[in-house]
Amino acid sequence: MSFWKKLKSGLSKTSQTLTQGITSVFTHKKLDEETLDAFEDLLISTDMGVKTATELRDLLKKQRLHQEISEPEIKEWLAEEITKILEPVAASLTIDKKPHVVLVVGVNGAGKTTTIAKLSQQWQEEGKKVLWAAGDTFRSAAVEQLQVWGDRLNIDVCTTKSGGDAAGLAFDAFQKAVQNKANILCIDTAGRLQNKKHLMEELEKIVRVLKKAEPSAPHTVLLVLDATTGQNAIDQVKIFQEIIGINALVITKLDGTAKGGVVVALAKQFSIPIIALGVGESAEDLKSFDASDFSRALVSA
Ligand SMILES: Nc1nc2c(ncn2[C@@H]2O[C@H](COP(=O)(O)OP(=O)(O)O)[C@@H](O)[C@H]2O)c(=O)[nH]1
Ligand SMILES: [Mg+2]
Repeated sequence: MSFWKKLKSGLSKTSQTLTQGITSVFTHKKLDEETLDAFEDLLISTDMGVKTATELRDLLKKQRLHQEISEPEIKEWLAEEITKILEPVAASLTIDKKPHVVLVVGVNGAGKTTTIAKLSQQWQEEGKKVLWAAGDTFRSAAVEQLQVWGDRLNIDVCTTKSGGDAAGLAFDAFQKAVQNKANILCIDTAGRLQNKKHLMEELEKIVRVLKKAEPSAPHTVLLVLDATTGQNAIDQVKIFQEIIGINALVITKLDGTAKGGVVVALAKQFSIPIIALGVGESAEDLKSFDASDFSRALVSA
């Protein structure tokens, strides 16, 4: 399936909600307040956030009140406005250090481990050498899961004993990455958000210890978010920002939700680069984030 088709089918739950909504909202011949209100509600229902929805409503009102507006026109307009919101955060990850350390954080089940595998496969295809550290040491299944992917992709996985010290592991993995001349070291972490203090201590310790090996590390702190959690993803960004500071986002499971508008809400609220989107479970289902492609797929414009 082509890149575009996969993105479109991945976002289909959200785009169906949006396009069916547009059909049922824009029934009056000319744009009036009632239609604008319903339009705002529709945008909110896809988790674009109240701020985005209100701003788009006000903008449409200013530009088109009492005028005729067709369905293709409104879709085109919406796609363009969403593109403008997304453009500042649509970015790819720049790998400029060797080894470049990517610390991957996020709550359990968000898609950290699969995202590491998917990103690493792409890096390998670009000829980069990758090493992993299985820093989610509390769940033995998590370590095994990484090892299964590692065997499949022929990537070495640094591990420690169950419940072992993730910071020590990260330190050792960094040394190994230097020795093996790896381009990228990806560190998986535990995501036990229910114990915020523990999580904070653990992540802080990983960063502190990594800095002993290389003061500029970690170069990327990547937060993985599950789109199906909708507005909850916004809270997760705030929490992880506070705990550790984030400079990249990946949003997964866009294929399983009508809440894909959360990508727009995240772009609007935080200026954190979104480096990729997950639209399925297999390795080719991680897509680079292009503002215009995403908006057009979302709105079916
Ligand atoms: N449908 C879908 N499933 C995903 C996506 N990303 C991850 N998953 C699934 O979500 C589940 C949790 O992912 P995992 O990487 O183990 O999460 P972690 O706990 O954060 O490491 C797994 O079953 C993955 O296959 C995605 O983009 N789409
Ligand atoms: Mg995991």
